[in-house]
Amino acid sequence: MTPQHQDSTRKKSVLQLDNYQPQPIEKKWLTVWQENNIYQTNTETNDKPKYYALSMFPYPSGKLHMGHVRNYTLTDVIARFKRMQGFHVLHPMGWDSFGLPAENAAIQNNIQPAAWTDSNIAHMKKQLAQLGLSVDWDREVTTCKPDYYQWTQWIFIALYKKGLAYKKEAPVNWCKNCETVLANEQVIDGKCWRDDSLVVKKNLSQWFFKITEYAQELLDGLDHLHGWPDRVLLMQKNWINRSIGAELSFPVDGHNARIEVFTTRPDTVFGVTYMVLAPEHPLVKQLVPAENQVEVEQYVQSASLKTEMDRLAADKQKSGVPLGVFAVNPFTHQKIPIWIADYVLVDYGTGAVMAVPAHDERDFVFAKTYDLPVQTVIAPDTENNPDSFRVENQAYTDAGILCHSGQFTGMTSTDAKQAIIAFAVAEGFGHKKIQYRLKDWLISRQRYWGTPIPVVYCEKCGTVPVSESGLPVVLPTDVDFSLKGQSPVSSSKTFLNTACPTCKSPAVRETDTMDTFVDSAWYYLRYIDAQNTQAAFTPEQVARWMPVDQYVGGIEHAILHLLYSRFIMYALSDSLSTEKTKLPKEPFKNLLTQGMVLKDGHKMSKSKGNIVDPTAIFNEFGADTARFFILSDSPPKADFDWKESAVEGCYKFLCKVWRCIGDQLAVLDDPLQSQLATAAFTPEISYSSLTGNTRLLYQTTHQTIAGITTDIAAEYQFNTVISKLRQFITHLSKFNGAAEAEKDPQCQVVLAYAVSSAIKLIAPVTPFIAEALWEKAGGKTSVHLAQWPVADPEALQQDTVNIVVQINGKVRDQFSVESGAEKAALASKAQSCQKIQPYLAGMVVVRTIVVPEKLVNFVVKPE
Ligand code: ANZ
Ligand code: ZN
Repeated sequence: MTPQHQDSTRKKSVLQLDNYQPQPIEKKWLTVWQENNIYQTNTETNDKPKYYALSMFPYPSGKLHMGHVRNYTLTDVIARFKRMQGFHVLHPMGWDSFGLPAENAAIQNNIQPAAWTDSNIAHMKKQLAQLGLSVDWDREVTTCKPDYYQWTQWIFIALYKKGLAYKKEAPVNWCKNCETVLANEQVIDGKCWRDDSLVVKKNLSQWFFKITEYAQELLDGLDHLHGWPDRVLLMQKNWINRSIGAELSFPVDGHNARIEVFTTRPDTVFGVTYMVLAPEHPLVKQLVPAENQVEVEQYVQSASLKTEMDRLAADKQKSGVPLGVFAVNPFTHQKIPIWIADYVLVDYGTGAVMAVPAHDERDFVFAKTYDLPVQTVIAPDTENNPDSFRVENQAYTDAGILCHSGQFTGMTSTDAKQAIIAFAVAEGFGHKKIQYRLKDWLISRQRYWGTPIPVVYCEKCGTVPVSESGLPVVLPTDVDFSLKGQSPVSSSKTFLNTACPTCKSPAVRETDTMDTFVDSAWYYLRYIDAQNTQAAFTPEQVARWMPVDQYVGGIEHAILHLLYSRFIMYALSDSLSTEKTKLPKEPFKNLLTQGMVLKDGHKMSKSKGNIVDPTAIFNEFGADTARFFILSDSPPKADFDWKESAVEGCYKFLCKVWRCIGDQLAVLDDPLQSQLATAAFTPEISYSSLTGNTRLLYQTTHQTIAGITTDIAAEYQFNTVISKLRQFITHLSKFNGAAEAEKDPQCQVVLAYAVSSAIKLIAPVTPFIAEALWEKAGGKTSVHLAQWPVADPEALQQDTVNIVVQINGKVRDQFSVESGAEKAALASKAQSCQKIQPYLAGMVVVRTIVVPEKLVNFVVKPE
């Protein structure tokens, strides 16, 4: 169904007089659009090519901010443009609605998180509607509703069955203030991302997703994401961080134990002068002799209070204690001391290192602190006599030539790496190893407001996933939200006890909830089939609609959200694809990360008191002005500075659009008036027969169409779209239709086409005013369902004009040049004309008069 415009009884005089009034216009069209469902997408059947436009969905904090306005306007313009271009567009919206703020509000205001969230959503939904988004609200997803999280739980179980979800005891980042576990990604510079308080380590049994199983695939996949910004690709790559090296095994002297180390520099193995175990390494307890126990335990305790950042920093003081036990270097058979030190992390590599102070900075600092030997084994390849090279004040960390390295002496680092690994393999104490910094994804949260992890613990069967018929595992409401240190869910009297899905014996439920990043790692799939009550989605529909053609959102999600979404899509694609139905692996084909919205050079924030409330702008100037402004002066990637005066400027421009289109409609004859606002109005016009200003208008119309079309399609250069719109409207408003009609009989048709195109061209950016003008122009169906205009290639060719060159007013020569050439260019071209040289000889030019498109006149006198 398309909207029926009220029968317009247009009177020319009325058109000219009535002013642009955004409020009634926007109110009216919101209702009409909604009543007629013009943005609804039927995903089942359609012959048109699909286009999936997606914005990162908001957290329902309660109020729309300018960052949202920018994000959603960008996606909306793309969606509207593609729709008019004939694509079958899917443009959904929803709510990332689990998370901590609702829980804190519950504690503070004694209100259920669900109620708090619902009222926020209701308010924000109204604000979003006001913004004029062409969203299909029938597909709205809300991650905290059982009809959504039931399927999040289903995905958990699917991963569990594939061995991709598991539980292990692990040291976790613990924020004392939030009393919650933080993912590594939520620890920024050793501090909690939420409240900046110091993060410490604590051991807890936790659920993980095995994202590391996909490390290589996720890395390789980046090579094919040509539609992603380079910096995002680089951030993903660095996060996964692949290192190639070796795992070597060092026997412990006098014990039946071996220390496994991961090293990227096997070529330095002859320079190992001590070993280091992470304080949390399991061998520590096993090896420590009684007399060292107290000191070692104290050290382990103190290390647990430090942040990872502090432990790793190269410039920080290094600390450690000797274990009192020795290892044997299998290459040199030397006995070397074993230390524990907190600059070695337990959860990277093997949690142990072979220390080479001569060639590793941290080992060097440590060796100097504790007076441990430094043995040089690599010399720069510029060194004449490698054997005499000595590391003294600083580690030499580059590759080079091996020295003091037994049979490997004289080799290059590159060759030695191979040879040393081969030797270790032959002798049975090592092998080549590829290591990723990426760690498994810790998804357990000891919080209330999240998706319950669908697992029960049975006395007989152990850990059992809830069966599909047992979903959703509904979040209880009889809980004490202020319970800290463990999940508030465990305080529920109704939730905990259940029957084992397998043997029906008494069992207890898992009380941890999932990281909200799990909810947002698959929502784009649910939109495709949002009403499905039988499954999370149908694979056929997903195969048809995925990948998302354009994803738009903040750069702050450049690592985690995107990586997690990619992992989930890879895993689902692997488990659900069949011969017939192949699901893509990459979820997002093109990615646009928009910059921030600033105010007077600062990030908008409560503490700065410089927040501009979108609703205030809607109420004062209308949503069209807000949309137009937010796209206007910087490309989407760049930060955008909000200037009050510039908002007004945009409003004035829309007033001009209103007046201009109204005036020109009044000039048009009746039959044309009633035709121009039809979906595919393209009158027969022969460009070559046009003359004068009418020709120029036709040309400008088509140049604008071509320019805006490429600006949107190729680069999302919305700021240049805006400037082209401004130029075009200015041109159109100066066009004197009545006068021109007498000169060129085709003027009326050309003008009608220009007006029709102008309305369509502004439609994606300012949908309300476009729709209102379209109705005034006689449109019977929505302009947003009309066809995007196509440029006439003939009119895009630059016209050439003939320029006459005069000396003191007398024509002496002429030349032809592209129409529109600048004055200075014309003057210099004229000056170099052959035939006028004799007239310039011995003369001085006292004045140069340039009439663009016509002539250059040099006023000269004798020297
Ligand atoms: C000996 C060596 C000699 C190393 C040398 C470096 C230079 P990337 O590249 O980031 O993967 N390492 C290994 N496990 C560690 C842990 N759990 N905590 C702290 N450091 C650890 O880093 C690999 C290098 O970091 C390894 O190579 C190891 O030191 C150290 F001239 O081994 B190397
Ligand atoms: Zn059981």
